[in-house]
Amino acid sequence: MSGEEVYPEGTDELFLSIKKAAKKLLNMGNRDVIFVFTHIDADGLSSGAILAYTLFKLQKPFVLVPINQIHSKTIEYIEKTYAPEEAIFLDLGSGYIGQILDSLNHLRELIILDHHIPGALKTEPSIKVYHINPWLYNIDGGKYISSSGLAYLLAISYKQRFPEIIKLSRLAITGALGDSQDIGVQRDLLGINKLILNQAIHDNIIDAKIDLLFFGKEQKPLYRTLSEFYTLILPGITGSDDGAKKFLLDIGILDENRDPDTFYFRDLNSEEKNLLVEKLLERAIFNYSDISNIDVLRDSLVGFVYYFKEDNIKITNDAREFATILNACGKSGFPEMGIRFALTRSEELTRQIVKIVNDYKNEISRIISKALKEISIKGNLCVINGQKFISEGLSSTIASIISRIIKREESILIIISKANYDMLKISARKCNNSNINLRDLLVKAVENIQNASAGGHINAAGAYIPKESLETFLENLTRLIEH
Ligand SMILES: [Mn+2]
Repeated sequence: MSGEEVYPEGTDELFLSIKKAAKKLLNMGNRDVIFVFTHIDADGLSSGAILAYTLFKLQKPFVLVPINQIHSKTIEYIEKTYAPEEAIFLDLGSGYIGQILDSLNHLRELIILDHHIPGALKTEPSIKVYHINPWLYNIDGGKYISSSGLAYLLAISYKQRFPEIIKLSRLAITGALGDSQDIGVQRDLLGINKLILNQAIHDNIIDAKIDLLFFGKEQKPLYRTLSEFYTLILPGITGSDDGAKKFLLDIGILDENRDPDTFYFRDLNSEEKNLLVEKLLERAIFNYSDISNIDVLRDSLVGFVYYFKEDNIKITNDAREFATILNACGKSGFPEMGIRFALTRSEELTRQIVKIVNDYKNEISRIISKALKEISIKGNLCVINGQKFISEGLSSTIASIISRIIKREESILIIISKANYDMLKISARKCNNSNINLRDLLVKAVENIQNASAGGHINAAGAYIPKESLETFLENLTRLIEH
């Protein structure tokens, strides 16, 4: 399957499985409340918001439970705490379907909407499972569709009854961007994501255009957009308002007589935008000359930007930035606020969200600077041992950001952080487009380690291992990569 086209092979079958689940959902929630378990990253919270909206419209009783990370302990906790009879899993569950069926003894109805690589079922399930996952139809769930996309496709099954439900497409796009599925030329979306995007553009809900990828550029003066841009560390600019002002003066974009606080990105003409990009690249390459190249760096500055077209948006109408807001809420321990923010607007909520996001961004940029100094390179393995300074909840975000700025052929980035139960969390990312399957790699690397588990996507995967097995794990990885 090529999948780069808008309608990959297998799409019809996937859509049919969604239709069946949509029909099932109409019969759920009559005897008991529906428990919706969702992941706390941007894709998970967008999926949760889409389902919450849909269930509310269908007048179904439901409880939404954000889940930090799924493994056998979490599933036991779910049974002990909720003993759900009717459950929907969003953005998690496919890899643990066997354990879910084994441990949730009260379950009568189960829908899983997930795009992680499914685990194998050892025995025939005793109930009918509505398992919606692109991989079941040979569609690459890491690239072409997110869980939010699946949730959106489920939701629009009811668009005849609720025409305004199509507006949820903005959350489908948010989820795909949150999961870094903007991997086409100039950060385009691909496959079914592109299908949803085209529909959203047609419905006048989203606008896509090539632009600078700065966050907050509509809301903040240009110098602050630069000083607070943490995707690339720009010497003399990142973290320094004065440095950013001086830079803009030096390259002749900012006039001495102009008040920097009234000078915004939108005040630049296209020539000035180009000049700004080239000068920023000159700055950035200092920091990244041995781990990156200019084209990779340029791709982190320029590409498709996706804008929500609603006019009452608070904070931002940039979908990629909206994803980082949801992610910040989830990873800072406020997933419910993220879901509320995805669906509603209020002055008070907006004020709280702005604070969460600012704290989160400061924390991330502090950790990134530290992590970049701690990279140890052994062959094709780039390892950052962050046990002392990266928390479990942030490790995948940090791994994604750093993998985008490291450019080493064939290399794999491994981030180690401390988790509960004396475990370590491992986040793995590719630093290039090699064919290696990271999920399979990690599954193999934990095979001979007791109480370890691994899962995820081809390009982004994770594992939990006991603390004392780190050395074995790294040896296994090295062996698997070199052969
Ligand atoms: Mn996801």
